[in-house]
Amino acid sequence: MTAVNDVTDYAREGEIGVITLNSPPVNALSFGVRDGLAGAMALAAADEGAKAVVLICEGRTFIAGADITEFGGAQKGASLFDVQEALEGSSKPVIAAIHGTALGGGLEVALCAHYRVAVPSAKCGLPEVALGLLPGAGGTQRLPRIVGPQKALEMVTSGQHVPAQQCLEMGLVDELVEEGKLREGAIAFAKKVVAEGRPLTKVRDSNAKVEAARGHPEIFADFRKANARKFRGFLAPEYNIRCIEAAVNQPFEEGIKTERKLFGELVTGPQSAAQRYTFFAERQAWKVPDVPDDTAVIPVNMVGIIGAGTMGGGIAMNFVNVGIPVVLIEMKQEALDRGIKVIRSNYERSRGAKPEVTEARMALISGSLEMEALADVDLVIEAVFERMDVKKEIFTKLDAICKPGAILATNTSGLNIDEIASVTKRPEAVIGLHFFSPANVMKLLEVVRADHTSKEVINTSMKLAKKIGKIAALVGVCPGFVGNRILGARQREAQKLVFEGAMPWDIDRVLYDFGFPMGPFAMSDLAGLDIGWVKEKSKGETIRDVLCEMDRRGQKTGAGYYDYDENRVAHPSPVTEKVIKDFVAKSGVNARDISDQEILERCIYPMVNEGAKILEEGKAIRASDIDIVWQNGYGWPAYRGGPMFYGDLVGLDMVLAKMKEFQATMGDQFKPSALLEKLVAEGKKFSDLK
Ligand code: 3H9
Repeated sequence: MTAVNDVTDYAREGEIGVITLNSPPVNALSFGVRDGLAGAMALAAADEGAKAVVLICEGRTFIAGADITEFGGAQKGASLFDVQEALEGSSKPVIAAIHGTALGGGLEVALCAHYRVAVPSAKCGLPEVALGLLPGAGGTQRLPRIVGPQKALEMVTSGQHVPAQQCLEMGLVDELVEEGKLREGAIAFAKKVVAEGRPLTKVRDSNAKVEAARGHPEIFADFRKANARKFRGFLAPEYNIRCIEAAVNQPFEEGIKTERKLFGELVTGPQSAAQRYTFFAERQAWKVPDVPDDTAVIPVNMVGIIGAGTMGGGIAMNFVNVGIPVVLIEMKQEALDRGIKVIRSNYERSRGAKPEVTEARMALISGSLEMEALADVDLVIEAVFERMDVKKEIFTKLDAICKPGAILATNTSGLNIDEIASVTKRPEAVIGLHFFSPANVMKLLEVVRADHTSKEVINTSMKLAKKIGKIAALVGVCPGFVGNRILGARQREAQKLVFEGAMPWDIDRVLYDFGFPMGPFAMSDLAGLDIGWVKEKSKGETIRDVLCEMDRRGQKTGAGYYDYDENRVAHPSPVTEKVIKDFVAKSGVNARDISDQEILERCIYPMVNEGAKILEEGKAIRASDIDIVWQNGYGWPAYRGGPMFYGDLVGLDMVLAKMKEFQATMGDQFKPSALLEKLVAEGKKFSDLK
């Protein structure tokens, strides 16, 4: 065996040369890997005894893509294109042996081999779109030549990881070999190629599928139309589509040029910067500096949930989905039955629902009207309405009933968890698990650390969050925690803007165009304006009061801030406009024209400032955790990174200057955070904070 460099070996087994990459964690195509591959291919070419070459990886996976950390830096070592040419142009057949995931640049390397074999558990994909990119190493030109333009469009715009069996059926992989025996299987395949004198197949030369699509622009027009909603605001899906179009309409070499040009535009643009940042931010969020990964984990084999309403039921589904039984507690049989029925119907209505799976999941759910049924559970999540006295009563009971070591969690969206914990004799067991509605769908989980929460309880909660498929961020106790606290800053401004002359639909439009799925007023209409509104107590003191009193309580009544037609399409409402104008006139404010720019700055910069306060107070570990919360729980567009990333992008000096300007004219609710002031004074960004 010859060590080519510290991540690459070349060895020979009989007549087969074997190149092995070993660059943990995911064999990404760093300059070391590229250099190693180039060197190993040169050795293989010079090795007269080698009749074919197998490329295989050590560790958990085949090459999982380009090294994302290298983007934006200076190019070092062999270029990926040189490596690909060495593989594709080799006079000896090259066989890529795939396990784990062949993703992005990894699959693009494999597509330059003459054959590909994989174990059944392997997956292949071109997920660059999730990083705001397109496959920039020939993937958009080679993939459609194997799988056809339609399938290629789906793969590059979704980034899906396709299982090996499907890859085999699509021709992306030539043979599946026995699980756990990739090396032997790949060598045996290589020997067969040599023995049978199989050709040096180059994907770039198979033109039949792309040529068949030439003259059919409707393939692309239909695809764009069908996905317009999903792709809104994102550049990368459109750029990926253009590359597949180029594969169909241009010769290979020209197509490659188009791909490189468009890749270059994306990789240097702000959207990809935001999405690459998000990739690492999501992985960072799991790490809690003072809770090392090897901190003890409390086994959670049974969960109790108090409250079988929408929230409790949704939370329950998360656990039964991964095989953990749940006991639901309600006060009345009727409410319990209703809650369980809703869970069943959620399962039955879900896409591809199989009756046997629904039954298996429902069998894991039991219900009780007695809190005593929680005596043996490992984790309790309280999901009742937001009243401190009720929560305290529940936690007092839990303290008496639950076994020692059980985790006592509250799903409160903003109440003081220290106060809740104070009624127990085990505050170390108390934590916040703030799910977002609908809890079986929304990705985000705010894990809220109270003053006395133990490290074991935190570690268990984070691990459990991962197990149930959530993206978690650890936050501290403060009103609204991270997500709702920042939302509060935006809502305040949205409401105030209406009093100054902006209409709800102006504000919604600006935020929708920014990339949010909907603005605050459309959201209010969807949720119902009457949440927390009490008819008997309503005195027409706010615009919402007046609208509710007019029975304009949102979409469900056919009118709210907006009017709705029979298809539930929203239209600006002259009635709402009059209500607002009357209100403003009464308050003596001189309504004025407010520009879209001002709406945006008034809504977004206070969010950045609030995030800075949260960091200053230590209620979030890092700025990127705040961004993770906002992307996954509040619809912040992925291509804008998050409020903190956005603040860095527009410049903290600009945010500070605007906050000061607003403070001077509108008061201290715009007072800049001390951290913001400090960062600007030091010429730093949130991303510089360690
Ligand atoms: C590309 O290929 C462009 C090309 O077209 C070429 C253009 C010229 N680079 O996710 P995990 C790190 S773009 C650098 O927790 P898992 C990751 O940060 C790329 N680092 O593991 C983490 O580090 P840490 C296209 C990477 O088992 C550690 O590895 N490819 C890269 O849950 C473990 O990661 C992709 O987009 C990378 N490419 O999942 C694939 N990948 O331990 C991106 C991972 O310090 N990767 N790291 O936190 C993935 O989807 C998942 O990592 C994978 C493993 C499925 C492979």
